[in-house]
Amino acid sequence: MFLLSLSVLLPLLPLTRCSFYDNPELEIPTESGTPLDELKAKWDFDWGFSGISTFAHLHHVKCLTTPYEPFDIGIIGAPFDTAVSYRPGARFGPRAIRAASARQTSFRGFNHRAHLNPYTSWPAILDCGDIPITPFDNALALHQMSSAYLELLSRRPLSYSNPEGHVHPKLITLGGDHSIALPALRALEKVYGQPIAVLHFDAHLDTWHPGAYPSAWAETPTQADFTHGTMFWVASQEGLINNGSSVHAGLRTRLLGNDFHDYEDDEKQGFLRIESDDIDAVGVQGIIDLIMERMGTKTPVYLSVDIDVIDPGLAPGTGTPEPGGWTTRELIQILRGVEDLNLVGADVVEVSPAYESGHGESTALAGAQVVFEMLTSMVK
Ligand SMILES: [Mn+2]
Repeated sequence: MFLLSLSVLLPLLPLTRCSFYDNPELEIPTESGTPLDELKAKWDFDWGFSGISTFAHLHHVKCLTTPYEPFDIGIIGAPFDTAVSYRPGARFGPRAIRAASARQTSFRGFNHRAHLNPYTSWPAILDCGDIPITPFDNALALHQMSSAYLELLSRRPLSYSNPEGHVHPKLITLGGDHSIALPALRALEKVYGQPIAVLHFDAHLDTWHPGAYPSAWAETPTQADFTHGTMFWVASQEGLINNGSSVHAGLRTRLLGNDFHDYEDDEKQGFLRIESDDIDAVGVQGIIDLIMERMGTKTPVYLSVDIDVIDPGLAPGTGTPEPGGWTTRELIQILRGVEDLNLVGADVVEVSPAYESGHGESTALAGAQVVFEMLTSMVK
């Protein structure tokens, strides 16, 4: 009886709803199985501030364990910082750079300086996650990183040979302290079968002899030779670096002792040195010209950006800050200016968020922008 009266009364209830505050989701679909494209059209989107933190909201797979998911360019974290000489903390660099990349999205990723959107162009770009690196044993850490790079670089990229010459996937590493460049160079030299030219943005040389730190123990063979200030020296010893085509840019470090010994040692390793101060004499274009004259457009180049190349006033969150650096804008312009280099790999290192001033993420934002410019150049 009650049911009957309800069914009689229902049609009499007011059915028109026009309030702004109505809840359309109350109209639950009668059956499940909404077509996938409809779901994607509705929900496959993230605001800068929503979503799980991957670089630029890219699709994330742990590439090291998913060989069946080929890619063209991989962003990979190397959260390692037990080879630093001053402030530790760059193990948190990858997560800081990913968080700071949140306003980079495929729908608003057009790089106006380069006239293209790397996120909607030809390559499959993945956030490959992090290499799990031990913080307890640097010899093991180096072995783990070298193995990880070799594993990923040995794979066939998704767009193999299209464009021509694209026969290896490309990695952009989020450091980590600068020592992570050594395992990257080891893998690149092996995969490309030749020494790799290094374009090295940094306040420091990083070609230092391991004995540079005064120590009574320096003569003892030790894994302590591997640091964030010696990795290019080790790489040179191993024959990984193209001696004669490499460049330091943005230098302003103090040197050891009382003379230019560090520079002489650096010269033997075949680097051209561009000082931070040089930009006032030759300008941004002058710096670009020096790099391009030295490296050309054919030589395989590893681009390594130590974020401390930027002045610590603009990028304080780093391991070994040095006053008198370039501005973020100058660095971006220089990176755009050298976009014709033949990049085979890249890194952004020494972002150490604990030393950011306040919560503005300025260093990590610079790091994320540098990755954006690297991606753009690789796509172009
Ligand atoms: Mn460095």
